[in-house]
Amino acid sequence: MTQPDAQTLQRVTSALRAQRIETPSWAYANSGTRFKVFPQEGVPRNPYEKVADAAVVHRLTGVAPTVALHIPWDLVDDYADLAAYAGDQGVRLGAINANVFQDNDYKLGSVTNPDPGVRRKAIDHLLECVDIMDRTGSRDLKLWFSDGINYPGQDDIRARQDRLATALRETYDRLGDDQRLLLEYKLFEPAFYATDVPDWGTAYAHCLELGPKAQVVIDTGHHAPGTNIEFIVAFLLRAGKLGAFDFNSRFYADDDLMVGSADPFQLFRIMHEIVRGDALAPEAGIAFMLDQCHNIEPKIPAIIRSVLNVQEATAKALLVDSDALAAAQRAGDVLGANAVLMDAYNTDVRPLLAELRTDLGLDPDPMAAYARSGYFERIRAERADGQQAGWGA
Ligand code: LRH
Ligand code: MN
Repeated sequence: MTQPDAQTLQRVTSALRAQRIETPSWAYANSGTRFKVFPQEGVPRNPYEKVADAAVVHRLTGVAPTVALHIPWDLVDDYADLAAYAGDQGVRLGAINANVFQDNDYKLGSVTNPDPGVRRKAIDHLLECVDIMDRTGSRDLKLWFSDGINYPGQDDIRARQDRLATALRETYDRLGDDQRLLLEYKLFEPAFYATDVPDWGTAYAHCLELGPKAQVVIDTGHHAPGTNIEFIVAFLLRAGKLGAFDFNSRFYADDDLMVGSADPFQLFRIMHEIVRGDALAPEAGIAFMLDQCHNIEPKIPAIIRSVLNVQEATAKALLVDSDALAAAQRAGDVLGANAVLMDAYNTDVRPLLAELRTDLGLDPDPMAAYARSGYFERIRAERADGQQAGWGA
């Protein structure tokens, strides 16, 4: 692999400088599995402390200036005040995640529930989340529905799609001009027979029906094993319907592990389609978000490591010699084309990223910088009392 020339390095570093990764408030709080949620020292006790931790990740990486909220996990009296506090910390409030999956009334579904009263309650929550966006200045309403059924015949699959479409339409029509609705799909869990938004095709069809302000979210942990996620990325990008990612990684199901930890090559292939689709820059409108749960590992370092993993996959994707690749593809040179991609993937981009951080006035090694910062020791002492925040499952 020839060393990238100066022009390539310039192109790659300026794209990496502009990269923006959104971190999730809930990843800083306690989370776990249905078997156990392990508390950790220093965990935030409220959304302000979650925002403060997200700000540390941005200060150390330089590329994580927004934090996604989850309602009601991040319920506060004054969202404008929380947004102002975030600003003081050097970050902004990002996507607003609705939650219609934890209320007892939603046992048989939220917006798809057979009971019109329950559907009304769920839609009202979605509309309340748009009200919150008006106060936080957030662009994106992110919708994931746990809705589904566990046994054949439990409910009418088609009727549930009608109910879903009705709820999405009412919510879509409430959006402001600069606001978007991001629809997330998931193959299964908590429903184990049929999920109402199980795959990208269903999400894509509903977003097409809704209009230009409706886009699809790809959560990298929400597919059947063996799914070619970069194909979905290429397809939705081509259709102009890819709105966001929930990045994480998994060995088996929705494991919500650190992105790039289970399959860094898959993350590279995904970012290759993003770069090939000219969709990396913030202006392209794709929200690159993390959606992870750090059940046993220290949370802030896990998020920093995840941001670095996305940067590394992105740097490798930006190093793909697209002219050589196109030439090999045109020539039907199967191995040659594959080799061009593998050359980029097998490039150690850590020195390039360390140099970029130094140029940005940051420590070249954010993980070491965090360990030396004393921030953990400070929050461990400050947050020793009070109720740690969690996902209330
Ligand atoms: C569902 C999901 C969704 C969030 C939740 C925390 O599995 O991916 O994006 O609301 O995790
Ligand atoms: Mn998700």
